[in-house]
Amino acid sequence: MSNITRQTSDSALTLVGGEGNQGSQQQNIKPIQVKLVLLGEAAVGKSSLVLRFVNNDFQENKEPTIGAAFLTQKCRMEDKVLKFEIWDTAGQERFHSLAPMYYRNAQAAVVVYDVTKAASLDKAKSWVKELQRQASPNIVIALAGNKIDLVQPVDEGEEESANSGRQVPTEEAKAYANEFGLLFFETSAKKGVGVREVFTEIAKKIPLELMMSPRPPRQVPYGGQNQLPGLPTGSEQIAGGTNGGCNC
Ligand SMILES: Nc1nc2c(ncn2[C@@H]2O[C@H](COP(=O)(O)OP(=O)(O)O)[C@@H](O)[C@H]2O)c(=O)[nH]1
Ligand SMILES: [Mg+2]
Repeated sequence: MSNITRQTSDSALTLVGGEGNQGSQQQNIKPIQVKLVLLGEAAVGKSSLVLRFVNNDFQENKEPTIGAAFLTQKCRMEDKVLKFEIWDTAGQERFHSLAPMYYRNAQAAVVVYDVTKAASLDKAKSWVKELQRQASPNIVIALAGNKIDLVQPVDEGEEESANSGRQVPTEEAKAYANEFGLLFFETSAKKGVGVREVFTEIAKKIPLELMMSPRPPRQVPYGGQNQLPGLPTGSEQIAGGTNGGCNC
């Protein structure tokens, strides 16, 4: 999977593969770097969403993220090449104070909750509040209700049954997202549902033209590349540094 260009029929976003694309036109276009941060309660599926997006993979018992993980994914959208620089944060409260370092200067954030856990939407709302107060004013925020594979589908107009497994009704989360100007998705990292759409819609909403002008070199927080607070250098939580997880 890693060497091929993947594309869905309804999506304008194409993941740029690795060796398979060597020498292609895509390799010659300077990518627009998009810093994206994932936030949300622990175990809602942040890392799984990234793994699905970057590697089209899923792990049933994924180990919790410590501190943060960094992955990149190059994508092509129309005549542009984007490079998502993805900071996948740990959801545990003890890492909360590190979060500003990851959302600072981010062009996009994906705030994740678990549709089977009502409390995780409350936590998502508090992240949205923090982002809207403290992150870049133009940050594009997407709200993603993950794990929809765990809930029984309900036909339109039908009442949600108590044993459907769902604790957050779609309409409730959608109404909240509309009110606060967020993109809204329901996803399953496990089944690969809705994941590409999250990144596609974010890419469409970001003012890419404005970002094509040269920018100063990126500052690496806390010492050298790959070194994150709370983590030993080269920890396996960091998926390959600046090229980590990227299929390019
Ligand atoms: N059924 C189901 N399980 C999921 C999904 N996404 C993640 N998980 C599981 O939920 C647990 C926590 O996932 P993880 O990605 O580590 O969550 P994080 O702490 O938010 O990064 C793991 O056991 C995953 O396998 C999903 O879409 N559906
Ligand atoms: Mg994680």
